[in-house]
Amino acid sequence: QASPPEEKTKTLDKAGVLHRTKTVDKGKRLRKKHWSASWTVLEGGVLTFFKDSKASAAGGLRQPPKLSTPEYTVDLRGASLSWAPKDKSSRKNVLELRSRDGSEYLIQHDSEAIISTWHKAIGEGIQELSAD
Ligand code: I3S
Repeated sequence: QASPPEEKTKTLDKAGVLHRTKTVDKGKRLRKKHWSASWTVLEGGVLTFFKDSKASAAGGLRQPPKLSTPEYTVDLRGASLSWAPKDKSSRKNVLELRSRDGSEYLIQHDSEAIISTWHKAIGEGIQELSAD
């Protein structure tokens, strides 16, 4: 049973604190990685990374996301997600997200269980959009 479009786009799929860094901006490889722990929201086929803040890193699920400003917004339509190859980072549990506009992000969490739920949720978000 299909849900109405407005309902579909407003469903909060997942939220939490992740480590992330942007590595490519619209095809241009960035010279330095800047990892930050930040509030991340997956909603309506869009992944939003909020600005880094000590509060967002420490606050976990209790951090009200409206208090921080979005830093990167990634449209999952046409995006692809995979486990990052070892040469992209020495960290464990790293996902690589490539957006349709040619930007790339690394997403990481020390907990394999937590990163796996994000892998699944983002992967499903991409799948749902490709089915439209
Ligand atoms: O790909 P790189 O250059 O090894 O990435 C590391 C750097 O971004 C590093 O910053 P400094 O150059 O300021 O030290 C970060 O601290 C590291 O975390 C980066 O490597 P990992 O393997 O953690 O992604």
